[in-house]
Amino acid sequence: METMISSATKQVLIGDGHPTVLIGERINPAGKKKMSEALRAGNLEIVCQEALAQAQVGADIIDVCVSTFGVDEVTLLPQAVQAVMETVDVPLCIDSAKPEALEAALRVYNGRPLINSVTGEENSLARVLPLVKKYQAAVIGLVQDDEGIPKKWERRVAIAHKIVERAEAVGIPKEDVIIDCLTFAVGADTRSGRITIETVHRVKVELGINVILGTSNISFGLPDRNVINNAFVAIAIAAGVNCLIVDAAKVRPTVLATDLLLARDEHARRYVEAYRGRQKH
Ligand code: THG
Repeated sequence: METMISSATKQVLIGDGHPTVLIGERINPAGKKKMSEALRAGNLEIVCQEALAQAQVGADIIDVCVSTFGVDEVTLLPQAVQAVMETVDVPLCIDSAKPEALEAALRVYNGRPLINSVTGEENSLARVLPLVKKYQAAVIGLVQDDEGIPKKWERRVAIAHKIVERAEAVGIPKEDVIIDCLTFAVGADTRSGRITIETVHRVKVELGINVILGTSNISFGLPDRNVINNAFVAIAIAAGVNCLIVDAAKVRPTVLATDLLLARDEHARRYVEAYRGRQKH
């Protein structure tokens, strides 16, 4: 089970036989006042700086999200995707809840992108899956539906099945669907980490497809967030997560160590290479 994502010049393979793939999350105006203001002004300089910084610290793919109050995503998302493509050579993850914005960005993208995202909601399935098919992309499927985000892992797994069935019905193979099991703050519900991890485990057993998590939410509202995020990343990888949406600079050392410990780093090559890189500075 292998998902291939590409830029014009680089290919990234996602799957159990490969090291954990890091998607840099920093091009996202959520909680970032300066980036939001720049985006409202149509200024993409910060976006390009963040793209370069993330590629330099080892992000394998870069997520591009420009969704914030006062921004027309249909106009700005393709511009941001174009600007990031001119700045870095890694593949991109095109992130919007608006199908029109996704399509505008897909039209300019050079390569095979990851689309973030489709959900189990009827409206989302009906509008996003045809775009995935038309542009031969891969897609992240969020385990939420018209009734919201289930608390129980059984319901989340059922939504994962539904997304895969509906994708296959329009001719998208299941290796091109990556299921996001969704992460919520343990500060609000101490069982939420367990529910997410159980969902990962069940999706891997029942569907055998690739799984992704954005892990930063796990620590929301608690002190020393980085410790919690890194611990959760290690647990998630051990449970079978193939791909993470994260701040690559903050979690890459833990990801490399975890991949090494789980035999996903032949001859410790990646770990040692990253260590050498750090020593130089
Ligand atoms: N799954 C999928 N997509 C996702 C998520 C996911 N996209 C959005 C999010 N989760 C991942 N991206 C972010 C982006 C920013 C932050 C967290 C996750 C974040 N921002 C700081 C804040 O809000 O405090 C801003 C501070 C800063 O660094 O400047 O934490 O789960 N498929």
